This record gives sequence, C-alpha cells and structure tokens, in this order.
Amino acid sequence: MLAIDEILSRYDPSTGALDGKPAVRRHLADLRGCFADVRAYESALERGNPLVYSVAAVEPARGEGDLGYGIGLIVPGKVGREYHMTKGHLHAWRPAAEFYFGLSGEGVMLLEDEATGASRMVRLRPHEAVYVPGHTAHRTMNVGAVPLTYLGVYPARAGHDYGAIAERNFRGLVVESGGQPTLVDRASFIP
Ligand code: PAN
Ligand code: ZN
Repeated sequence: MLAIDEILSRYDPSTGALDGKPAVRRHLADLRGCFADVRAYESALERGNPLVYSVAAVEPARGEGDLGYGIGLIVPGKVGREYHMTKGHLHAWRPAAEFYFGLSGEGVMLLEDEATGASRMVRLRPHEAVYVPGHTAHRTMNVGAVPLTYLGVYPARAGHDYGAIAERNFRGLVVESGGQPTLVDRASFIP
C-alpha cells in the first residue's frame, strides 16, 4: 500500500500550489520562440522578465498503469495580441493522452494533431474538462484578467517532448481579436 502522502494531496485552486511539491517557474525569457510577434516579445523583455507560468507536478516513476499530475498557474498578460502561454509539448510517449480540468480563471488550449497538423482551440474553465488525445501537441493560454489555474492528469510514463515544438512551433496561433481569443494561422499572421 502507498504512503498516505502519495495517496492524498492537497492543492490550492487559486494559487496553483501543490503541498510539498516544488514548482517549475517559467519567465518571459524562457519563452523565446513561442510568440509570433518577435518585436513585441523583444520590447516586453526590455521592460523586464516577469513570471509567465509555474507548474507543480507529481510524477511517480512506477509501472505502466500509474498516473502523474500537475497544477499549472498562468499569470494574466499579453505580448502584443498574444496571450501568456505555456511552451507547449508533445508527450515523449506519443500515445499518452491527458485530461485537463479548469480550476480558476479563464483559459484556452491549442491542440494540434501531430500527423495532420490540424489545430483546434478549446476553452479551459472551471467546471470544464478538456481531453487531449495522444499524438497531440498542447499549449495553454490565459485569456482572462486573473490567474488561470488547471490540473492535468496523464500517464506517469508520458514524459515531455519540447524539441519538436521548439523547432517548428504550433501552426496555429491564438490572438486577441475584437476582445476575443481567436485562432489564426501562424504563417499568415501579420502582427
Ligand atoms: C502540463 C504542462 C503544463 C506546462 O502539466 O506541463 O501546462 O506546460 P509546458 O510543459 O508545455 O511548459 C502537461 O501537459 N503535462 O503533460
Ligand atoms: Zn502534457
């Protein structure tokens, strides 16, 4: 039988803290290459290097059937017309799916099928769950005015592959248009 601290965990849906688990913190400078509007990104960096998001995760290195999970917090903000976002990744073990649960704030996820390149933008809010199938690159954005927090649950062996995304980026881009998050094609976006 597992120890109680491996069975029961306590999280704070407003701060994204997971008791006893350190958080990985990503600042604006860590997100080089993610934003399409390079000029807006560079001028934001000249003004400072704010925290964009943090993730606290529990990833047991156990057997095939185990699950890992993480809580993310994305600080509200924009770079040009693009919202604060995560780096985004594919799972190293490609078949691994993931469930996202919105805890607080207002977000969207960008999903991209690795085989076809087809993109979809999906809302991520409290009381809503987003199923990210395997073989699908995923990135999360805060499109609201307050911190976005969410819980992601995935097979423990999923792993993260950031390399593929860092090389070619997502084909889609979520920008604010008329006050709304809007999915556009990165190749045809003119900031
Ligand atoms: C999430 C992500 C979290 C941060 O827990 O790791 O949203 O995004 P990046 O990992 O892209 O920086 C998850 O999808 N885990 O698999
Ligand atoms: Zn993931």
